[in-house]
Amino acid sequence: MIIFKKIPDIKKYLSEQKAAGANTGFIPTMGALHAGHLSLIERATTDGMLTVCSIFLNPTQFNDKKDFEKYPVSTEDDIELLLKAGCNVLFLPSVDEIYPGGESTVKTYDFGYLDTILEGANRPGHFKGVGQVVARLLEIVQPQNLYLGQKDYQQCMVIRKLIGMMGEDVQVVICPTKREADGLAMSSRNRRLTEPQRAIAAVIYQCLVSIESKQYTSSFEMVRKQCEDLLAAKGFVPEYVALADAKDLKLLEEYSGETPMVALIAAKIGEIRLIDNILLG
Ligand code: PAJ
Repeated sequence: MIIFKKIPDIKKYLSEQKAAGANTGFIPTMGALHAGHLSLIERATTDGMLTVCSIFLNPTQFNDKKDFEKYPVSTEDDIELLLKAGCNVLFLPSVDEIYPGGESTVKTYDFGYLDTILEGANRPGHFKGVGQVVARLLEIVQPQNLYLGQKDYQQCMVIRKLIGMMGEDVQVVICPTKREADGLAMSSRNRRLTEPQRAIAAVIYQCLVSIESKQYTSSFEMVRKQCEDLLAAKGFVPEYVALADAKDLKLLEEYSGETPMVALIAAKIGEIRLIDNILLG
């Protein structure tokens, strides 16, 4: 694995590889890597890509300063994991490398409706920051394929829209959410859970499964209430328990037989905010 910290160096290397016929598969991350991240590398490898992973803890997408300050950093371990996973290239830029003129000088994009609901509504400025950094990284790496996790469903839709607005020709590959044995979606933030918090954190996934399994027998309004009560009983503060059209995230008040749906939950335990979702089959 070759590690690059400077933009001209990685650009030069990738353009040589492209000239030699390589297809680049890009996996952007913020580090504190886990098996969910590695599954994206594995998928890109299976697809025959030259795998390029980035680790960049992007300050502009954190609306909560404390969340940024406490975000786990484990770069040495991350490098070990990437080596074992057979990743070809790691891009490890500094904040100055990504935002040389300061954060406010980087172009931003307007995601319209997508930025007004769920994560957009609860984390003002978050998707603006995601758009800034992903646009910047895409310009640098210029991949054929971009690998994203379904875990961040709304982010996948935002990035798809971004690629459209940028007029880039990048194929987005969305990979399934990797879970712990009890169903908890893997997340870098899980490292911050205390033992008692970790022991009950799978309740989010249990709620999602109940939303799915009750779709033909209950009203969503009732199931949402049951989920909110269960989350609260376990010590979570639910931010949203939502049902939406899977293709455009239009929020649904009731189950719909006509359209593929996605159920999404965000909830906080202590300072830690977790999100998860499930496609209703
Ligand atoms: P990060 O949270 O590090 O996630 C990097 C990628 O890994 C994202 O595409 C995310 O959806 C995926 N991922 C996270 N947990 C996963 C899981 N349990 N199973 C499968 N995939 C998972 O998302 C970001 O970073 C940032 O917003 C980023 C896109 C890098 C921009 O800064």
